Amino acid sequence: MIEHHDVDDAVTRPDGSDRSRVIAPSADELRELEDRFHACDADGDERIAFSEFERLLEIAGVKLTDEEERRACFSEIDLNRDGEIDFGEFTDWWIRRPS
Ligand SMILES: [Ca+2]
Ligand SMILES: [Ca+2]
Repeated sequence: MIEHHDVDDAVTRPDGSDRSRVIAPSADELRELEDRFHACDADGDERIAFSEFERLLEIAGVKLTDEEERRACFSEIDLNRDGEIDFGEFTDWWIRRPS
């Protein structure tokens, strides 16, 4: 008996598309984040140094009065530990931070 299978055996599986939920900001959000980032980046070197970090916390509405707390928060954001916060680190933190 010959059976006709019209059903696709080869189900196309998108390659690893569903591995994890990546939180990506929308284009609008990204523009807003850019504005915020640049508002903090006083010297315009595309990085937030610790001296500029206070402004960032202000904008984020985070109140850390203690210098030690600020340093801890800063190093938490500074994922690659180069002593400055770049835009990627900033967006990553901004998205994850509790609002
Ligand atoms: Ca800077
Ligand atoms: Ca960094």
